[in-house]
Amino acid sequence: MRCFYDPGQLAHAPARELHNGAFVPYAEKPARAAAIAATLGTTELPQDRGEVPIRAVHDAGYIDFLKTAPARWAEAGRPGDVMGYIWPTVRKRALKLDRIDALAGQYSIDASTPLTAQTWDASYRSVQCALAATHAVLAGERAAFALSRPPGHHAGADYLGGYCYLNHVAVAAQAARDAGVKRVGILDIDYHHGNGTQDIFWARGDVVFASIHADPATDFPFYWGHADEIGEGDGEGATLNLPLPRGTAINAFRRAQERALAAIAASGAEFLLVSFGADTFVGDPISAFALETGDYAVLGRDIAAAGLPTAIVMEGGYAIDALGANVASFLSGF
Ligand code: OKP
Ligand code: ZN
Repeated sequence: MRCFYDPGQLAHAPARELHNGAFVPYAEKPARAAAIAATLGTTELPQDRGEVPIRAVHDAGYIDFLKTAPARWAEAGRPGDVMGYIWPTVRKRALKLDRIDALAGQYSIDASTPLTAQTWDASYRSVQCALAATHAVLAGERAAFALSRPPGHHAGADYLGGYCYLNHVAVAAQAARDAGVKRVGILDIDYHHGNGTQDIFWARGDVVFASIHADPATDFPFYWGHADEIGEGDGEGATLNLPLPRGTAINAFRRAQERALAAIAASGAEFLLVSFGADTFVGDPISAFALETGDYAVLGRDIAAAGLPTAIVMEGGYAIDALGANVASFLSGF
């Protein structure tokens, strides 16, 4: 399988995150990508398709914020990485504020996703990997893999969060639509709900989003991913959320994935994007499902059996010692 990876992504390396009341070493480490790349062996650099496909999904003001915030943060005398600490959420007018501290809140959903001087570039390269895998499949490959890192599925059109800045899978889905695919299915099997992807396609019927994840009653991102969220307007019925309890192992996960794949097939999708997270692994340090390395091959086989041209985009997975093996197992299913 063709695998796309750009080592330039490694330069994004926030120092710490706010975790349950304390600052701790950042879980979303560059070593994640290095471990996957080492296991894959051969990877290809993606072609550079520029910013146009990114701008088809993300807000211009937000893109400008991602590029300029680190320098403005430093100019304001702030030490360390950019992190929001006040949010315009409570009965506030849409104020057009210019202060970097205000923008950091406006353009984020959490305080655990620091923005560094290298973040835009790493995220841009991650998008190019997702686009390269998508275009490889559009050109006839059965399946392709994008080793994108940082992850992307928590990022909305105009917000960062959950270690994500640009929504790689959403940019890829839009690119497939723009290349003539009539309906695109996105299957999100990361441990966490893909709130950004859901928000971006919430009111659209041409991109169908199905997600299996830890119940947001107990897990991040809490405010999205509940079973009664089904989309709106043209998108009503084009969002499917299948939350599962902590402790879920392969059998229940596999049944949920069959439901998600059936919904995507019934929608008439002609192209499949998979947001793949290996944080469903039993040994994951920040998650609580119980999948084993060999289980990922079963999931990969079930997805392949759906028969759609498939581009796989990497999301989470924090058990670095097992990460390469888990990804390789999943890809072996194809
Ligand atoms: C990203 B992906 C506060 C930290 C919140 C955010 C998890 C983001 C996961 N305790 N952690 O979906 O793997
Ligand atoms: Zn995750």
